[in-house]
Amino acid sequence: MLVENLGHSDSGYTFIREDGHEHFVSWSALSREALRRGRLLLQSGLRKGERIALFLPEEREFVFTFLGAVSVGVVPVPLYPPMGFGKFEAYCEDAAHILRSSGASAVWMPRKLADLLAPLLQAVEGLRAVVSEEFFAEPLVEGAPRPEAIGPEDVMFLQFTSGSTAAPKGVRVTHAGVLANCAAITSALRLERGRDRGVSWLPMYHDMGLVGFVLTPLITRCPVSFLPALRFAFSPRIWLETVSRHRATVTFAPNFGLALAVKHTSAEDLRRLDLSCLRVVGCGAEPNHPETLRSFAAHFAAAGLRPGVVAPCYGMAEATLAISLSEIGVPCAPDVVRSEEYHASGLARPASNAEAPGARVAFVPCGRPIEGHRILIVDDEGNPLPERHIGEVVFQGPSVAAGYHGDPEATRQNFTAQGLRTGDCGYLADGVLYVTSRKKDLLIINGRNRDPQTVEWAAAEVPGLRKGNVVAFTRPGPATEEVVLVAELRDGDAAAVARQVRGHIQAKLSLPVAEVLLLALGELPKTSSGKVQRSKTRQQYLEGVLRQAN
Ligand code: 1ZZ
Repeated sequence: MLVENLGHSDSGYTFIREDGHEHFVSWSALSREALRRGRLLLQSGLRKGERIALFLPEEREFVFTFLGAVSVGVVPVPLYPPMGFGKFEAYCEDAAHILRSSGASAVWMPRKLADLLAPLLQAVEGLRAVVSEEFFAEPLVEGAPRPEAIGPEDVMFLQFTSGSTAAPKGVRVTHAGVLANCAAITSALRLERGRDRGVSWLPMYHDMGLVGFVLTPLITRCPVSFLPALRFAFSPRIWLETVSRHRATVTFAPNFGLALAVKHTSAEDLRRLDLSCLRVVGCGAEPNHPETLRSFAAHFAAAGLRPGVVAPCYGMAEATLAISLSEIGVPCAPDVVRSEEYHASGLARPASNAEAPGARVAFVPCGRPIEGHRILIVDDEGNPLPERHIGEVVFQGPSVAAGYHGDPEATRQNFTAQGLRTGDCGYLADGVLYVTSRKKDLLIINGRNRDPQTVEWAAAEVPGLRKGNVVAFTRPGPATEEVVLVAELRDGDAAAVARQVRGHIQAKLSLPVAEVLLLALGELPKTSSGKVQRSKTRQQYLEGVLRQAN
C-alpha cells in the first residue's frame, strides 16, 4: 500500500553519509528497490505476518529493507545498533529480549555486523540471519511468490518502546494507525507537496524518526534529507547547517537536541546560516524546558529563524506517534502556575507575576490533540477531570496502536475501552495539553506530589553537572520517602558539587535532598533514544551498583 504507485517525480529522499557524501533516491527508484526486496523476502520463505528484525546500519539500506518487508506484509522490528564496546553485554541482553519477545524468524544486517552479532544470534533460537549484501544480490526467480493482500488492521511494524523501566515492549503499529497519524500530522503542520522539505537526524529505530520523517513524508511525498544520528551527536551544528543548505521547512528534535544546537553554534556559524526557510522546528519526545525553547528561538533569530517556528509536541509509540501538536506560527508561552497548589492538590492555577519565583512553576504547552482524536485527563478511577486539574492523559482515536505483541496483560492495562492510558500526567487549559511528568516517576513526599523534572532541572543549574543527565527519585526513609539525585559529573570535585546541589534545591524548591550521587560521564542509564531511565536508575541505586565518580 505504501510503496506502490509512488509515480515519477524528481522528488525523494537524500541520504547524507558519515563522510558527508549525499545520495539521492527518487520515489520511483525507492519503490522499485523496496518491491524487489519484498519479493526476495517472500522468495526466501518468509510469509505475511512473520517478523524480521532489522539492525539499523545505515539509513538508506534500512529504508529499502523496511519498506520492502512492509510491501509484502512481513513485519519489520527496528532494533538499535550496538553503539560502543563498553556496554556490549547490556546491549546483547536488550537485543536478545527484543528478538525473543517479537518472535522474529529472521534478522537482517549488513555483513560488517555479522561477526560481531554472531554470539547474540546463537543465543536466540530459531533465528535466520539475512546478510544484506548476499541476500539482496540474488535474482528474483520465475514464479517467485506474490504478496498477499494487506488490510488496514494488519500490523505494519513492531515498535519497541524505550520504556523507562526494564524490558521494552513491542507496540503493534497498524497500517490504519500509520495512515491516520500521518494524515493528522500532515494537517496540523500544513505539509504541502512541492513546498515542504524535511531534514532529520533522528534515529530511524525510534518512532519520531521513523513515522515522522520516513513514513509521513513518503505518504505526502515531501522530500527529506537524512543525517546519521551519530553525525549530529559528534557535531551538532551540522543539523542546522544542513537545514540552511537544503532549504528545509520542517525539522524536529527532542529538547536535548535544541540545547546542543545552541551550545555548539558560534556567532561565526550563525553568520553563515540562513534559517529563514524554516516553518516548523518541532520539539518533543521528552519534557521541554521553557528556557531551552526560549534560548533556541533567541539564539537562531540571528540566523533568520522566524518567531513562532519552535513547536512543542507530545506523543508516544502506542499512539503510532503524535498525540498533540502546537499551532504553527504562534510563539508558545509557558504556563506559569502556583507551585504550592500544584504540589499539594494537583491544581494548575495561573500564578501572578507578583509571586516569588520559588512559588511558581512553568510548563511548556504541547499543543492541541491532533485532528480526529481526543485527549481526556482522568483520575485514578478513570473519571474525567475538568480543565487545570492534573491527572493521567488518555488518548482516543484511530491512531491508537493494536496493543503489545505477545503481552495481553499489559495490553489490557494500557489499551482500555476508554482509550490509551499513556502513563503520563498532565492537564488541559483552553484545550491545550501540558505534560507534567511520568505517572510512575512522581516523587511523593509527605503526601505531596513533586514532578521529578522540576527537581532535576533545578539541580542542573549547578555548574559541574552534565545537563540532561540528572535523575531524581525517592528511597524509603525513616519517616517518609526521601529524595535522591543521581547525575553525571562533568567537572569539579564530587563532594563539593553534591553539597552545592543540595543547597541549591533546598533554597529554590524548599526540598531536602537526602543524597546526591555523582557518576562518571556516560554511566547514567538511558534508553536507546536517549531518555533518562528513572526506575532503572533507582533500581541500580538500591542494588548498590552505581559508583560515585572520583
Ligand atoms: P516514545 C513530521 N514524552 O517520544 C514529524 N513527548 O515516543 C512529526 N514528555 O514512545 C513528529 N513532554 O519513545 C511528531 N512533549 O516515548 C512528533 O516520551 C510528536 O513520557 C512527538 O510517554 C512524538 C514523541 C514520540 C516519543 C513516549 C514518552 C511519553 C512521555 C515522553 C514525549 C513529551 C514527553 C514530556 C513531551
